[in-house]
Amino acid sequence: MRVITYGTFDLFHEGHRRLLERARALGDYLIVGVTTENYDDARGKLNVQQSLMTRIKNVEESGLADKIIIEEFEGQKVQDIQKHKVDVFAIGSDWVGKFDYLGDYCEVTYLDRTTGISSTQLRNEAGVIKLGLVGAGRIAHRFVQEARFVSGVSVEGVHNRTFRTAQEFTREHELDQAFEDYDSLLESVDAVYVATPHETHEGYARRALEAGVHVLCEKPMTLTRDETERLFALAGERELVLMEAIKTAFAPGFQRMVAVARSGAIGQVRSVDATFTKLVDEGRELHPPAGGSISELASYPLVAVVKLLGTDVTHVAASSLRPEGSEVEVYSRITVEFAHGEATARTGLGVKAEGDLVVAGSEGYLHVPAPWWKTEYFEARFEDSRNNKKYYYKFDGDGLRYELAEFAWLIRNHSPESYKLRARESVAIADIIERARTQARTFS
Ligand code: C2G
Repeated sequence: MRVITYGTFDLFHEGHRRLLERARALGDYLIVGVTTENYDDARGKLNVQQSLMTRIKNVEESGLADKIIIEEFEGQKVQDIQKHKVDVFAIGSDWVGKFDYLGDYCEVTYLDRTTGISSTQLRNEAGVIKLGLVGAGRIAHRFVQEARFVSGVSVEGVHNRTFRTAQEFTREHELDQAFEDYDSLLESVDAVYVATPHETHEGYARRALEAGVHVLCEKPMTLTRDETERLFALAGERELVLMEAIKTAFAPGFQRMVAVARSGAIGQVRSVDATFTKLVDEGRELHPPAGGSISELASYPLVAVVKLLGTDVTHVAASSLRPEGSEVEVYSRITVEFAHGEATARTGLGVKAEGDLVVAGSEGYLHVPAPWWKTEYFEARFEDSRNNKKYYYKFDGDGLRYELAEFAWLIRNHSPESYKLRARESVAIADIIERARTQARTFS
């Protein structure tokens, strides 16, 4: 009898060992499938600590597997069972019912899960990151919900300019504490997520860094290149993680799109056209000092621009629409030039357009349809359409979980910056935003 089982086997523990023992006892040959990082990402299992190689070694060293295979994609189990002529599929009881469909191919057995131990628990013992929220607005509400999907991070409390709002927020999300005083919040946490109005980010982020607290800061981190640079310098001096929360940059699909583009699949990248519009009738977005479509939305198209064309910007120009009676621009077209390419970023709060992203290269182009900023799908297209290729990824929930998982990973691994969004990329984005806001040719 041939038995198969699957798992991540992160921080291999007694529960894993007992499961493999019992699975093996169901037959005389045990195949163990170990998940890839990519597959774990795709199924929403973030924060896995050990690499695939180490996790394979974990299983190997248990001495319980006759064969180890790699599990890369959804639906692979159906293929494996047939390919390896499997008689029994075994898995822990936390999955009861979920794999009944495999009954068409072999016998399905759920084995009692060992209580009192789990990878999540071990990851948490290694130190839960205590996170404080600054600001209790719309995005903070979404953020707490998403934070529940990232293990090893615990949201401790919230500070808000109006204390009452912080109290209501605390009640609604069952947090421990609302902090009236920002410094007391800083004393109680390892890291903060700053989600206040844009013009206040800099102050909150700086105070946190000065207090030795890591910072995940909503976009745009600041509205000037200088301030952004100074914050990164401060984080560097204090050996703290400072990361700009542009969720798109951390979405698995977006990273793959960038990797495909930069690996030469469409030749050399020559042009990027990215549009993001969101109609709003009223609110902070439409008022000074930090309102307007550029400060509100340009971080998304610009992250695509710098990831695809780099940070050596040679020229920035913008034209913005500010209708009579409006206090801020509500539509803008920013053009960015590089030595070997150019880009257009369009943003709108009062103008609606097709929100897509086109990356033009010397041999073909990538088309990412709206909502490209939550990248789930893109297509590579060529002169000869027979060569076209479609790419699909998963983007869970609101996507804020990806940036938080990355932030937590950086803190845990004492890594100052993420390759997914580097300090110099955030600085380049701040520079373009500053120039576009101050130098735009305005029409009405
Ligand atoms: N397990 C257990 N007791 C524990 C913890 C885990 O019996 N205390 C079992 C799980 O039920 C699973 C195996 O150990 O059968 C591996 O667990 P994980 O590494 O957490 O992997 P998991 O996410 O369950 O993989 O394709 C992947 C599989 O579908 C599930």
